[in-house]
Amino acid sequence: MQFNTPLDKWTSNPQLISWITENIALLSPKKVHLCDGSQEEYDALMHQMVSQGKAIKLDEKKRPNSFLFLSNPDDVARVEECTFICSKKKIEAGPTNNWEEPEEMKKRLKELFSGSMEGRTMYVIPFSMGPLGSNIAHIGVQITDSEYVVCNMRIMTRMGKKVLDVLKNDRFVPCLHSVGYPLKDNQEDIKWPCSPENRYIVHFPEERSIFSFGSGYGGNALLGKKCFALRIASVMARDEMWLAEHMLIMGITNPEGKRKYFAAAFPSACGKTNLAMLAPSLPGWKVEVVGDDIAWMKIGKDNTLRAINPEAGFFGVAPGTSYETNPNAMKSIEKNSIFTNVAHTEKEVDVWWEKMTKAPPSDLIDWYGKKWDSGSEKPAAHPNSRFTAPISQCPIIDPSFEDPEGVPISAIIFGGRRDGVIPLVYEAFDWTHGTLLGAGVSSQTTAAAKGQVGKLRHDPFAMLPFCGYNMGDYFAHWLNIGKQTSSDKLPKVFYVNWFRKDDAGNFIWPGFGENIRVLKWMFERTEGINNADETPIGYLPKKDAIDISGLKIPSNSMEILLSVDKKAFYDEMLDQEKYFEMFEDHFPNELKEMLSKIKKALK
Ligand code: GTP
Ligand code: SPV
Ligand code: MN
Repeated sequence: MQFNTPLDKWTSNPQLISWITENIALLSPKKVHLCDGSQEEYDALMHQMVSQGKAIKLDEKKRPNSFLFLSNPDDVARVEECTFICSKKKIEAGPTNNWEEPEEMKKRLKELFSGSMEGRTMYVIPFSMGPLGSNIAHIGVQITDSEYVVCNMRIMTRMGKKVLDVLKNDRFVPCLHSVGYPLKDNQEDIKWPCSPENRYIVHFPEERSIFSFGSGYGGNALLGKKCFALRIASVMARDEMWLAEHMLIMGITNPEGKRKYFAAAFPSACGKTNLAMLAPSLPGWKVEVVGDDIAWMKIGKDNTLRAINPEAGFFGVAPGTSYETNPNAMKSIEKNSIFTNVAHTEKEVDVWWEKMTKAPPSDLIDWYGKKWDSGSEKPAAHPNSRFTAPISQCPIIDPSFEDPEGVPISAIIFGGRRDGVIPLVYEAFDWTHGTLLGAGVSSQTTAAAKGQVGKLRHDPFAMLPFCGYNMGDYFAHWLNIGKQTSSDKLPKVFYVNWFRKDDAGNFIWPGFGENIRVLKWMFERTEGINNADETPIGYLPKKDAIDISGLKIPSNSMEILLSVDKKAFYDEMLDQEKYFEMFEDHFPNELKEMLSKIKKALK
């Protein structure tokens, strides 16, 4: 076998050497490339992909060192129906996950992976989730046959030789990935190799291993992200009394210079990246970003809940991102970025997507690679098109981004896309109620996952597709975490809804930078300021407690946004109660009691 560098010089970790050796035999690659994570390696892979027609280099002056990829139209988002949690017992995976008997699944995977890298290079990527060498970081190694994945992993994680120096002879999470498109007898490669008819995203929680076959896109293929940092990490977190969550982490500083940290869980494509980098419309307020998608949280030495972001990059939704709605994201992607499934201009060769500018440029090529005319019904960029960019390029990166102790969390926010019923903001009575708010998250579906868009579904803690074990036990774990410290040290819990609509179908709340007004109210609540009324569903802002100075909205908007229709909310609670039935005796009694109490108060 041809190696780019001798295996025994690259690592002496016996588990790693035997895992690589076994996989060479199984996958039958043409060559093996052990990644060092260097800029030279990245540049060479990009150069190779451009010359093969797999990538388009963007204009060097407009967007230095940046590239565009257009995927197979059948490989554009996470595939939840092909995602499995293969615990030994089905009950361990719970009613919300797909499950199959582990030995059966292993047999199937063996068949699929057998010879799947024929004619291709097998890349080996050591990566760290979390700051290198910190005691809360965890190391994984991904094998892949996708150069696109190697380059994305270099942005999204701390990756390369330096990780092996930290790993030494310790255990790592093995992550095996193949696009499932072997090249037999010198067959020619295609622009975006994948195998849409045979996709499997499989996790073995007891073994802490990951197998992904057939897709090259996003969370299906960048295995450090959803597969490791959420599905496998949630199991580790349960066993070790911490939390692995689908949450952004943001720093908020008030005009007096006091900084606090908030974490927020919204379902996929419901506003985490945008909230994490918000440009405040209120003078004197400052927001800084620690993370935009995943938080690992643990009770720290000072008894507060401490959060780190295990990632090193953004994999953000492109459509809707503009210098007006999210200037900090736009500045983060000015260079050294990868774009997938966005549109591009033919003359200048730069990227474009819906709402990036008021009017589209006249010479657009859409995400299919075809000329796009501005009258077209179809969007030029795919709704789940994304940018990959290093967090270090964000102009408002938080000074504690690399702090292995993590940042102390003062508030946890849940939310979703709801055109009615749910008010703009309310606060939980206590941690138990907060856990119920998380469990009760429901949201209209988005293009981040394959399937129908706009359908209301339950998505507890925004973790429905990402919890690696029985969701009922996960609720109980949250209650347990609340018992690990005193209630005054626990974050306050809030629920928000930026997406309430009027009768004409328009968003009532302006959102984006204006969300600082709601954050300001929460900030004050965490300071113990009495600016809320107790209601049956929780604490709601007192009249005029939300600062709308300088905001131009119709005079009755705030009233509508903060109104609670008791009958509608009662039905909401009934619906939740019905949904929770599937967890049977795994659903905690404490939450059942809290739900009954709220129902009674609403009656
Ligand atoms: P994932 O990366 O899939 O987990 O998504 P996310 O939760 O980070 O969502 P993101 O911030 O990328 O937002 C998704 C879409 O919602 C984008 O098109 C945004 O423009 C839009 N959006 C975000 N925040 C707001 C808001 O406050 N109001 C409105 N109306 N739209 C928003
Ligand atoms: C999500 O779907 O929540 C994402 C995108 O953040 S992906 O990485 O594809 O999971
Ligand atoms: Mn996400």
